[in-house]
Amino acid sequence: MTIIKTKNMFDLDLITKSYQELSAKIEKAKKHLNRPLTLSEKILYSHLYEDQPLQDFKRGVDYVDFAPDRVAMQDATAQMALLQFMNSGKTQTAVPSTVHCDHLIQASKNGLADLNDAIKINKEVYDFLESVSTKYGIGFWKPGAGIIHQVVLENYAFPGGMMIGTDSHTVNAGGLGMVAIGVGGADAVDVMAGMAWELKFPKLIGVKLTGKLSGWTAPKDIILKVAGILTVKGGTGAIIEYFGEGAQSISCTGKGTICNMGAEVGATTSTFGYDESMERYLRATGRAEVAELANQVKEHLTADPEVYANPEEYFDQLIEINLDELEPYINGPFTPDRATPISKMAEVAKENGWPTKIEVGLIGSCTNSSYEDISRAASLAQQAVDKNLKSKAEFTITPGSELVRFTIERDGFIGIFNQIGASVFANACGPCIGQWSRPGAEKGEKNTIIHSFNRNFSKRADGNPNTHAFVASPEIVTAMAIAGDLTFNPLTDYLINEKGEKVKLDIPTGQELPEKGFDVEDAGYQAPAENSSSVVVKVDPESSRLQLLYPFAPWNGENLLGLKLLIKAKGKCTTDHISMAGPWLRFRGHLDNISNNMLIGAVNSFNDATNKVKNQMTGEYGEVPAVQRYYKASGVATVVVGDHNYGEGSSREHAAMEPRHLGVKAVIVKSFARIHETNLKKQGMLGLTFSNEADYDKIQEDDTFNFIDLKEFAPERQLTLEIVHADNSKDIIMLNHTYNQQQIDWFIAGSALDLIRKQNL
Ligand code: MIC
Ligand code: SF4
Repeated sequence: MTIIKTKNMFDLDLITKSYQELSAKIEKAKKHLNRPLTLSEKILYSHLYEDQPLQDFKRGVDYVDFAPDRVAMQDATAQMALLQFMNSGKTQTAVPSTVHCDHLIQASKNGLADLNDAIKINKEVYDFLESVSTKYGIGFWKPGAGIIHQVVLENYAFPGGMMIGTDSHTVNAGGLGMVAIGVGGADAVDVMAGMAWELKFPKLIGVKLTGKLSGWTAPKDIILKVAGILTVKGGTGAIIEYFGEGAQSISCTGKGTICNMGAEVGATTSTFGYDESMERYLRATGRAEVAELANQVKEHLTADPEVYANPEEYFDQLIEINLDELEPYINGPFTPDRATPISKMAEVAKENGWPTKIEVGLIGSCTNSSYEDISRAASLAQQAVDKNLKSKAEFTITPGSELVRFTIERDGFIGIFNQIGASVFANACGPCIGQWSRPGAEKGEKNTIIHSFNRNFSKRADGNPNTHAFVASPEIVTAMAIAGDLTFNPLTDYLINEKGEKVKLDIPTGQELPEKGFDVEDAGYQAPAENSSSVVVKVDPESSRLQLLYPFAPWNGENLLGLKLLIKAKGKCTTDHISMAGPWLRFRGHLDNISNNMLIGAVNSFNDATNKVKNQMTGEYGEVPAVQRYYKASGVATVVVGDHNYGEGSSREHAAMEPRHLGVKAVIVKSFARIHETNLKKQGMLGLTFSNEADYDKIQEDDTFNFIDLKEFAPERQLTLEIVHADNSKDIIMLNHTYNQQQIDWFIAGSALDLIRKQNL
């Protein structure tokens, strides 16, 4: 194996120390709990914050203070996180932290051209992130280095570690045996400021994998199947721990894929016990020392044997999947939990009237761009060339990192993809987050695409609400793109080649890791300067992209009365609906400008339209942000009402800060997604749930709301809401909340950061 040229070795001291202390910490917890521990518990209990007393925490109930080992931020969320951190009064981050420039590069022509365009267009933002990183001692990964989660897996993740990241797919690092959790920027600020990071102690879901993957089935199919079982909210508040002989047979990067998409079932995170696949991956990515250290404490990096022998006694829920019987899945459209086994796809597509012609197949993203993924997809592209098949659909690749891109180019895979007419985009999020200049998307035509990303919410990839996006493994995406047909089943069906012959695709083949080792010329890392406190971070007051933050007003201590309904959102309302990405990503550092996208994707339950709500003061209909700005200018506060799993998807705190900035006071829903609920609390909003779900139906378009006992806001005490309808009739309903005293203090202070600021004055 060749030696990687410019590969940095990070955190060795931190990992050494952490492993030295591990045994004592785990023994102590075990003694206290007096029972064997799952892996998730070992990691959680060994990362308690110094002031947090050890106790047998009640899962799903107790709030616990943790001390994560590191923080990762990507450019689209780092701007807000760092604007807040700059207000915390600290001079350096308390734990090692990194910034990754990956979300702001638009896929248009090809990798290099797009990267150069992005460097010009986003100069102001990149310069800001770079100077803040330098000033506070944060590692900086330049545009083109790769997608945050892939770069973290290659460089920072380590078995038994705990990290947080300002992106919901931070959970990807579970592939290397971590507890890695996606959070909003305000949470990252707490950890970077050396404070405790609070999380409700998660429930535990065990997934026992028996058998072994084979043939066309890939790790992705495991999580596509799990998503079908758990649905987009079934993992809420839980860590999913995978184990069993099947788990050991999956590559480390395959485990990463599975953990990555745990975000799509709402799970706090997912993880796997340390095994040989992880050891191989650590060694291949230049971290043999970490592998050796991990080998010495192996037994602490997985659950106790009693747990996996009798999982039903230790997990709150248990799922069993036999990999010998698992079929490839295709999930979608519009939601990642709509799971259809490939053998049923033709039938289901016809029944639902989904367009069956596939226009584009896209592989890569943070979810599926490992060497293994790309080599298996390339084996199919090679077959297409050998068997005289042309790819019927367009085909694109977004590599996850420069390390992978450089290596797959060296090994000839990019050349093979080029032979089937593929476009290779920059090492970045690209089409996965609407950074895709797809010709014709603006026409809004009904069409189908298939990709190996993780999310497929409406409008996400190309802004077209009629694009039916399906999610599958890279190998299935490649085969389907070659066939250009959603009803094609590569396991059983034949294709007609250019010569009119009937041909069949063979089972894909690939390598878990490159035989010749990974290689890279410039991985794209920039270390923080040694003496950097004198660096001045400049923000142009005229900028349309960056805006310094001001403190939110504290609560005046009075009950909130006379609030108007802004919108009653119906059905799915993800963070993509609340604060769309794509073209709006450019305003992620400018709170006032990005607020112009607030809730523009949410469906108004009174007219089934998006971005059209009634202004109760004028009686006219207008766009959501405009109507809200009208209320704000008139000094009238408002309420947003929503359905189940409100705020699912991303960690973007803009979805909470925008309503806060524009004067929405409360969000009342049937249920919340975890990160969004926390983000609302952190920003000083009221995030509440209907005590009786059916009360959602009582809300009418012209309603006015009175919080009549807010003065008694206290943990575990319901709030009473008086709803005054247009005819002056009233309903009184009860609202639940999950605020503890500290979170109520955030509300009182105006936001969590306002409280820190006050305490530091
Ligand atoms: C996403 O996949 O939706 C994103 C873009 O990576 C987000 C973060 C963001 O909104 O910046 C996420 O998943 O948290
Ligand atoms: Fe980027 Fe997509 Fe991964 Fe989010 S899910 S980090 S947008 S590649």
